[in-house]
Amino acid sequence: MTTIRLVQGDITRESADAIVNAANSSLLGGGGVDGAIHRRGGPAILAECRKLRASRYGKGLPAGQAVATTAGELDARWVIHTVGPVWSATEDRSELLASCHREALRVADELGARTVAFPAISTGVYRWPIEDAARIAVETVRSAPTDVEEVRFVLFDERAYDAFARQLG
Ligand code: AR6
Repeated sequence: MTTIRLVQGDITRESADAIVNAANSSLLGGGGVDGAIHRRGGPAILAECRKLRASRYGKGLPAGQAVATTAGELDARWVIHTVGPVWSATEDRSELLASCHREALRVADELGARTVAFPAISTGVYRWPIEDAARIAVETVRSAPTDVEEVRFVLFDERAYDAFARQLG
């Protein structure tokens, strides 16, 4: 049984076995939570991302998939990078957003991670409406077959925190 917890704050300040990054397909960094993770985690994370680009993910990490690296200087053992879908008003990409959560948990299981911190994937630069993203994130984690004991959603602002809190009921 996975316990879901909510925290408001900066995910790079969290202590967990694994911290999930809302990356882009290049895996080479960006803004938002991605930028913050690379800044605080230091160059070891980017070095491993480059190796992934030179091997398994020559064309980048597709949306909906997940891959782990070291967490560098973060208070975690791993960063699990996943690429959320960009919000579209004309195409339903919900399954990709659900897949990010499922795949991140599958990778966490492979690693033996028991506590995993997630940001609100796709809700920043990728513009996914927070209420809908919170619903998909919570429903997917609730129904995922995983040995992860604690999923902690770390929400940057009060609006995101409240949206997730409404889903938890
Ligand atoms: N801790 C927790 N949440 C954060 C933090 C933080 N330090 N910083 C931002 N957020 P975003 P996306 C929240 O844009 O929408 C990057 O450039 C933020 O308020 O980080 O999946 C990547 O390289 C929002 O609720 O990710 C990609 O190009 C949530 O994290 C692209 O952005 C996600 O916002 C991915 O876009």
